[in-house]
Amino acid sequence: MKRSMMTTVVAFSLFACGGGSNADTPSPAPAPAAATAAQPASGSAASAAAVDWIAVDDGARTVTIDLVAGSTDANNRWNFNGYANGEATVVVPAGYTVTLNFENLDPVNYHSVGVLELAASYPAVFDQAMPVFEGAITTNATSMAESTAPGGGTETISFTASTAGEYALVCPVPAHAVTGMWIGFEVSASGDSGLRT
Ligand SMILES: [Cu+2]
Repeated sequence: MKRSMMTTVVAFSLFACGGGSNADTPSPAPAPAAATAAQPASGSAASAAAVDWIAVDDGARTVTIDLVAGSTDANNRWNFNGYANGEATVVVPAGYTVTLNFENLDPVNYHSVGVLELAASYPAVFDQAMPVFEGAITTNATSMAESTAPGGGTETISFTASTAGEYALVCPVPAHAVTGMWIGFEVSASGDSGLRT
């Protein structure tokens, strides 16, 4: 809701600026602001922002991600830190070692997480969930009874984000990814890090 309102405001601002360009009095200040605000809506040009659940140590070349399933009731709790349907992207620098602390606060359902290929859509049932990077998936990730337990189950995984590219953090428990339990995961060649929304 918040996001779509923002998009509407930005679209209106751009339209207003465009209309104003024919007027005698130019208004240069709003134009750059509108252009900057429009970038997150388009999804690719914006740099990532720091958030308290993604900790980057450039000296040690490590990233620690505290990823929580079901921390809010968004998407019926089938979300990662409140995000689903690819509406946010975790960004880590290429070559860094990633430690992902996963916790499942959904009171009912088992969840899991793996770094998988970014796809236009995900299957309801995964034959197997192959992580893009070795070790980048939680245990029994495709199981609705043996993955990370509801009510506070935890698992930590660690992997090297060795190859720059656009991937996804996906829950491969049956029916979860297809109903939106995935967000983006970018390994940046530029060294950018944080969360893009
Ligand atoms: Cu799930």
